Amino acid sequence: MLLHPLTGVAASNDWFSDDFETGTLRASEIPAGRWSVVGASSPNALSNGAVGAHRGQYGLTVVDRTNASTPDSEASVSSDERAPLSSEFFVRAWMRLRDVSTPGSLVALQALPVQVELRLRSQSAGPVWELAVMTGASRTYVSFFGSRVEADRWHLVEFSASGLGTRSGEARLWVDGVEQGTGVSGRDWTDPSYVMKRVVMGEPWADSRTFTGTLDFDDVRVSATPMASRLVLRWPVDAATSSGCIPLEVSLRSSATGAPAPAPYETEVALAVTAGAGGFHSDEACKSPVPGMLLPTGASERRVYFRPGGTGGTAMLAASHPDFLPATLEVVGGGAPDGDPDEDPAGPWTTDLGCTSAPGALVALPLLLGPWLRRRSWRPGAPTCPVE
Ligand SMILES: [Ca+2]
Ligand SMILES: [Ca+2]
Repeated sequence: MLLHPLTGVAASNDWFSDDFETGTLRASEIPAGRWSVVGASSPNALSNGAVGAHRGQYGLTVVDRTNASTPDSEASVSSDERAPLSSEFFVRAWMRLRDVSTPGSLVALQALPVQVELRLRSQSAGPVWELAVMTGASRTYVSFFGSRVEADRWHLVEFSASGLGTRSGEARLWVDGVEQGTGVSGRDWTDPSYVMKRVVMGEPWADSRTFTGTLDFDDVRVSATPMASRLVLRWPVDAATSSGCIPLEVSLRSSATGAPAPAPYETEVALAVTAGAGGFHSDEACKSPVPGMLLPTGASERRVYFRPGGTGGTAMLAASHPDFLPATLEVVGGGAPDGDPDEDPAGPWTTDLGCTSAPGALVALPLLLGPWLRRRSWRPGAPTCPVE
């Protein structure tokens, strides 16, 4: 049996997305970029290039070189106005802060005209994440803080706004899958300006303009529904209790709800055994080894099978993809199925039923996959997935 999706396949419904792989920024360039306004005031600079890539070849890099308190020191890209999202919206991007020579607060990502803003707020102990929103017809700012922004590493930053057009506006922030601060709620968003039409990214605004340093961005997406944030590996609830071939569910889930969320594009998930022994298979008899699995665009879950190896004990399984937070799952067993799994069912192999995804941990890609592949015969025609 081949890999089979557990949910229906639908087209990606992102309202806006850019992985920067066109190598361009402006919609007028060839190939067309995704942004209608690209602006940087010299000596600040903004570019699509390899240095800003988190996934793929290219990402957006913003370099702020001036700490002068002069106006127009910004550098940002802005999307065209689109059909407004008027009930709720979700925004996400991978971001990295580096080469800071002068600390300072800045706005890094804006949803307009509602004006929900992700900021890096300078504090004595270093910058922290901040989400700011407007409230009421007078449009006054309210904000809350998150964790410290660690320099020189990528963070998956996500925020949402719901209750647009109502008096119960709510905004939430997640960093590396972990919800930050208290959020804001009960905001008066009845004014017609509280809708999402445009996204701006880079350094569109800074109060003091003292900040000098570099910001990288990649895989920015905006959607009307919760987006995929993390991979989850778990034992399907309807699966048999023990077998030499253990069914596992690989899914993409959102930070906002924990519910399955659609793959925004065809997603090659790498699977690895990071401790212990065993291998992944595409079929429930564990006859067709695979190094990973493919989630088609719009799919959120697929089943894969794990056959424990070695002399029993514990195996640590990992699922990874550079655009999503990784997942791990511990499988604890008492026996080793060395023969045909059909004839030699293993002992009481179990899983912990949940996932132990390490928030933000950018796990090293499969270290043990190579040795495992050398021990197993490769079956032509089996679903494959290149290890990135
Ligand atoms: Ca990219
Ligand atoms: Ca500056």
